Parts: sequence; C-alpha cells; structure tokens
Amino acid sequence: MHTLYDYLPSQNGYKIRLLLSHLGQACHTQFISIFEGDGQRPEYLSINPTGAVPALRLDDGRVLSESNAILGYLAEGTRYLPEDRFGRAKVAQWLSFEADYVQATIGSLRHWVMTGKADRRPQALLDMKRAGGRKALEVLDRELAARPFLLGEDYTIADMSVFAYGHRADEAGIGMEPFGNVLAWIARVRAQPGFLDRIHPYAIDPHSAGELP
Ligand SMILES: N[C@@H](CCC(=O)N[C@@H](CS)C(=O)NCC(=O)O)C(=O)O
Repeated sequence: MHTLYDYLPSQNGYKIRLLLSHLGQACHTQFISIFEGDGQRPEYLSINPTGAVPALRLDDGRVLSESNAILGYLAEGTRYLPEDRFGRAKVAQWLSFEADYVQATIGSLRHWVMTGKADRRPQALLDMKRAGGRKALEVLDRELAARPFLLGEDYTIADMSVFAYGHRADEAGIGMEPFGNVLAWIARVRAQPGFLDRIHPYAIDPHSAGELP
C-alpha cells in the first residue's frame, strides 16, 4: 500500500485525498507538521526535496512529490485521466494553470487570511494576490460557460486539482457570487461519485499561526 505524506489543512493534500476517495483506494498516511519544521528534517527532504506536502511513497519504495504529478500517477489507467495524447496534454495545461494561477494566488492568500498572517503582509502584495485570484476565476468562468468540466464532458484530475483551492476562494476574501459558471461547476464536482466533502481548517493546528520555517 502507498504512503501519503500529508498535512490535513493542506488543499494540495486534499487533491490526493479527493482522487483516492473517488477511486475507493486506501493508503497509509503519515502526517508532517509543516509549521513545526518536520518538512525540513533531512529524512523528509529525502522524500520531497522542497519539504512540502503532499508526497507519496509507492509500495516499492519510490517517492513522488508535487500534488499534480501525484494526481497524474494515481489516475493512470482510470476514468479520471484521458488515454489520448491531446486529452493528456489538455490535463497538463490545466494542471499548470492550477499551479500558476490558482495555487499561487487563491492558495497563498487563503493561507495568510485563515492563519492571521495577512495582517503581517504588505497591502500591495495582498492586492496582487487578490487580483490574481479574481483573474483565475474569470478565466474559469469563461471556460466553464461552454462545457460541464474543464476538458469537456468528462470529470478529470484537472477538475480535482483546480477545485481544491478554486472552491475555497471566499476564504481568501474573494467573493464568488459573480462567477456563476464556476459555482455551477462546483456543484457538479460535488455530485461526483465518491466525492470527499471533508476539509480541515488551519485552526486545528495551533502552530499554523507561525511562519513556515
Ligand atoms: N507545488 C506544490 C506545493 C506544495 C505546498 O506548498 N504545500 C504546502 C502545504 S499546502 C506545504 O507543505 N508547505 C510547507 C513548505 O513549503 O515548507 C504542490 O502542488 O504539491
């Protein structure tokens, strides 16, 4: 059985939990207390060189990190990853979009707002992240006007990845009311068989108020 290195409030970790839930697949979990510095210990850096979660140890001992790469690995051969060359490239397009336009804006801002760190950040930086998050939602809203899921008719890991932070934008202080197509897509994602409804606030970890080491 695989081992998932995880931290419960992480929406990057949630992406993997969501896919495993759709697949009905179990794995061992090892929690990494990222705000206490567990990610920076040599034994964990040998699993993920960045010290971040999630990471996956395969049952043969090989290790893989970066949430979107892990999604691709676990989805191989399932209905959640297309078999054709163009479909796979489209998934890669949206996974890159997620990392650059969603995770880097909504993900960061949400972390700062939910843990009180926003008060310690320059206003210009907060404004930049908020504008970036809105832009990502505008892009999604336009794209999702024409089809039910990011690739078309089929729900894939592209949707799971973008959903993880995309559906929590309100927790970053970005109102979602103007994005009706995104809201309808969120409802469609929630209706998928095996959907995982459980997410965890940073408040469960008292160390999360501190900066990452
Ligand atoms: N691009 C990475 C980002 C991972 C990431 O930033 N994880 C956060 C939790 S959501 C973390 O572990 N941060 C601790 C650190 O960077 O040291 C991915 O998609 O997996």
